[in-house]
Order: sequence, then structure tokens, then C-alpha cells
Amino acid sequence: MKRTRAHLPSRKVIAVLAAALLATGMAACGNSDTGDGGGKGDGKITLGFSQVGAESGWRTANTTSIKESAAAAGIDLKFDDAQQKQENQIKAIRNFIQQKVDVIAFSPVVESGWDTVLKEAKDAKIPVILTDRAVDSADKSLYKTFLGSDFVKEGRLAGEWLVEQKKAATGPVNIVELQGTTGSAPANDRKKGFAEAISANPNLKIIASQSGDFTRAGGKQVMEQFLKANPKIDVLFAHNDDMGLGALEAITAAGKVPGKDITIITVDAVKDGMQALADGKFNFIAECSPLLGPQLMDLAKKVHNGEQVPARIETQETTFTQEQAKAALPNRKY
Ligand code: GYE
Repeated sequence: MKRTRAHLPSRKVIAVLAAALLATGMAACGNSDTGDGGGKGDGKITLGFSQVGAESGWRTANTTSIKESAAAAGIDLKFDDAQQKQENQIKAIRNFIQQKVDVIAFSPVVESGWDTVLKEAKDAKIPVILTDRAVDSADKSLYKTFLGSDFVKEGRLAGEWLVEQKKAATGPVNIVELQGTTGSAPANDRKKGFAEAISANPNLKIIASQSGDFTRAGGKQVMEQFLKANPKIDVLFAHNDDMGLGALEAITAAGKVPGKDITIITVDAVKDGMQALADGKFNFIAECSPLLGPQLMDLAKKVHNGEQVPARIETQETTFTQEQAKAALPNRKY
């Protein structure tokens, strides 16, 4: 009894203190929420990011870069994986708007069909950053900036290398092309840049071109079809390493030597691709960097603060031959 009685007043005190603390906390929360555009109230920027999926080595490295950079920059990241479906991305963006995140960033799986949801974000006054891939919206005020590679240039660099390699060819050089995800910016642009470059030599002909959806399984399956339908294939241009790696299996299974019987050109330069290049199975890679995280976090802070940012920020990239891949591999981060 004595003990209970002794505890009663202090319990009351605790209850009063707790109520007081709660009230202060809520007030603080309310204050910073107004300043934060609806964040959690802890002063941190909340970034909603809708990722395409996990279709390739490039994508995995990109996701890691974004997660690590958000943590390092003290940004509260809400990450959503759309499993390569536009409808999932639209849903994720609408959720971010409802949650009143401070900034939305996303890598659009395809180029078209974004105007409505982007307009919704704009009406909610949430700035949007395009990461990695572009949209074809005519209204450029729907997003603040686009951070990513020049995919047309990557395709062109791949094509120019081939033109140089085959400059002595006297007969037709048969090329097959593994396209990325249908309707995606990298598939559209790499196709365009490559076609433009190889038009310099009429001997270079694309005899088949189909999507392998940027995956290894897709690359293997489509390459099998190409090999069945075309007895003479001299060159494979794959829009990413993963499809090229999948195609290696199909080529070997067909009794051909990749890198010798068939010249293989890819894009990305992720570790597995670089290994295939160093091993002589690939012949050339146009680099596409997935390490967009640090720049994205920097941009998120700037647009949140209302600072002006450039409308387009291009990633710096290079190309690799077999010898250059051997030299670069030991220090390759992804
Ligand atoms: O090349 C490919 C990935 O959008 C640049 O998407 C990216 C591309 C990359 O699946 O591997």
C-alpha cells in the first residue's frame, strides 16, 4: 500500500509531463510541416522515387546508388519498384502525391502517357525530377529537370565503331539488333543513333530487330529466333549488356563463337558486360553510367529550396574496347 501510494503522485507527474511533451512535439511538427511542404516534420526532405524495376545489372546498380546517396544526404527516401509496368509507376506517383512528399523523382519506363499524372503533381506543387529516362511531354513545365545519359549518342558511338571496323568490307554485313523495352527512351534513342551512324556505309544492313526487354532471358530468346531465321549473322547490336549476355548462350548453343563469328556491341558497361568484353566475347561497349544517386540528391535539395536548376543534366560517359575493358575492370564499381 505504502509503495503504491508513494508512486501515485509521480505517475501523475509523468502523465502531465507526457501530455506537455506531446503538445510541444505536435506544435513543432505542425511548424516544420508547413515549412517542409508536408514532410514528416523532422526537417528532412522526403523524396518519392519510382524505379522502373530490376530488369538488368544497370538497374540494380542504379537502385543501390539512389538508396546509398539518399542515406548519405540525409534524405528520407520512399522507394517503389514498378516491375517494368507504367500503370504501377502512375500508381506510385499518385501515392507520393497523396503522402505529400517534398519531391518526386522517377525513371519513366516508357516515354509516352505521363501528362495527366505529371499535371497532378504540378497542381499539388510537388516538383518532379526525371531520372535516367525522358518523357515525350510537350509541356516542359511538368518537370524541373532531366538527369541522365544521351542515349542517341550511345547508339551513334556504337555505330561509328562498327563503321570503322567494317570499312574494308566489300559485301553485305548482316546486323541483328536486340532492342530494349518497347517505347522506352533508351530503346528509341539507341536505335536511332546506331541507324544514323551505320548509314555511312551501305554495306551495313540491319536484317532483324526486335525487343528483348533489356533482360538476359529476353536477349537469349530473341537471339535464338534470329539465329534460326538468319543463316548469316555478322554483327549483334544489343541495347544493353544483359541482353548481350543472354544472347551469348544462344550463339554458343548454335555452334558459333561470340566475339569472333559474330561481332557483339552492347551498351552499359556493367561488370558482367565488361568481363565478357575483356574475355573476348563482346567486342565493344558504349558506357551508360547508373551512378545517378549523388546528383539526384543534390537536385532534390535544390528544387525543394526553390533554386533554379538546369533543364537538362547529362551524364559523362566513355566507350570500351577489349583492351580498355581489361584495364578498367579491376577498378569497376558496378
Ligand atoms: O541501359 C538498361 C536498363 O534506362 C539507361 O535501362 C537505362 C537502361 C539501361 O534496363 O540496362
